[in-house]
Amino acid sequence: MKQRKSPSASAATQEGLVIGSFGRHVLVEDPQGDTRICHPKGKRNDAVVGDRILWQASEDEGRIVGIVDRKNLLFRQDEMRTKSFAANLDQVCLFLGATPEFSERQLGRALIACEAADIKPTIVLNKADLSAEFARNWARLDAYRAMGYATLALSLAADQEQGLSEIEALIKDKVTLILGPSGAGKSSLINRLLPDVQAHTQQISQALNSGKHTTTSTTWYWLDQSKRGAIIDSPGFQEFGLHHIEATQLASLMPDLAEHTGQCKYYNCTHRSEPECHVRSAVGESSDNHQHIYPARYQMYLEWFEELSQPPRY
Ligand SMILES: Nc1nc2c(ncn2[C@@H]2O[C@H](COP(=O)(O)OP(=O)(O)OP(=O)(O)O)[C@@H](O)[C@H]2O)c(=O)[nH]1
Ligand SMILES: [Mg+2]
Ligand SMILES: [Zn+2]
Repeated sequence: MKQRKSPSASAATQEGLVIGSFGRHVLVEDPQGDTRICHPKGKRNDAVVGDRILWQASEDEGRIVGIVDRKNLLFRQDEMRTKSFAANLDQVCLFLGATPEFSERQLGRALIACEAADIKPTIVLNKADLSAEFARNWARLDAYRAMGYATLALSLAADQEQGLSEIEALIKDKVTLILGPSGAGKSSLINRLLPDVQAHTQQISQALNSGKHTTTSTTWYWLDQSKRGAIIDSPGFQEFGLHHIEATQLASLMPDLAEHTGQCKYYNCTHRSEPECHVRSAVGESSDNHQHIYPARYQMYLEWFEELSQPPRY
């Protein structure tokens, strides 16, 4: 019998890193640094930026045949769908701007998602050059500093730059996701740190978005040739669903509440109406008590507890 050639070597399974995500397909970088578009085998694409995947070449594109086990995965769960941000992160920069006014609910929810995924967040407040708006919003972060989160002041305004060396030290040799609402300056930071990628970013957003520069897809950028560190740009979020979290888990994911949960009378206290609840007794404005819980934060806890206790509507 005539020997048939086995399927060509190009069908061999190779490893690659997902550096871009566009709906159903992803952009993958192979160990040689070449990139190609890869598609999922089935209808759904589960691979996200930061994933190491196994793929097989099919013509000049590729088919995803597996995802290597992840160290972590940051995602939000809205009522109808899961939205993954990125995988295998070392840290998250929660990026806010002095304008537009940031929502504390959004910030609080994003922090909970980071805690649930066990990823360290740093809160960055950008646009320090807008001094009045900045001062007011910097003060809004007092509560978050008190509960142990690091905050960093930044300005990317050409004539008033501030905080860039701190950011550079923070992200050096790490994989960092830049996450935050639209207009905070996430892409501006990337363009400032990596001037070479600027044209690329604008090209993509112009093609997809008729000239607007709002980011529509998540993209991985190596910080330098050594390829030890990377910074990931992501589209601004509006909703931040926490449906993947149990109501009874919430307090442990909010550091200001978690501080007190161990001292409640009942081990399964939900901190809403039980007697001798240490969380409720810590709620107050008093500034001499460093361990107090801001009333607004406790109010958010009650709202979120209620929301996550509802049976799913789908
Ligand atoms: N005054 C001031 N404006 C800034 C600063 N950084 C960014 N901006 C401006 O803020 C606007 C939004 O910046 P982007 O970088 O597109 O914001 P983004 O967070 O990437 O927004 P999305 O892609 O929509 O999520 C732009 O007009 C920037 O020029 C800053 O430090 N100071
Ligand atoms: Mg952007
Ligand atoms: Zn309690």
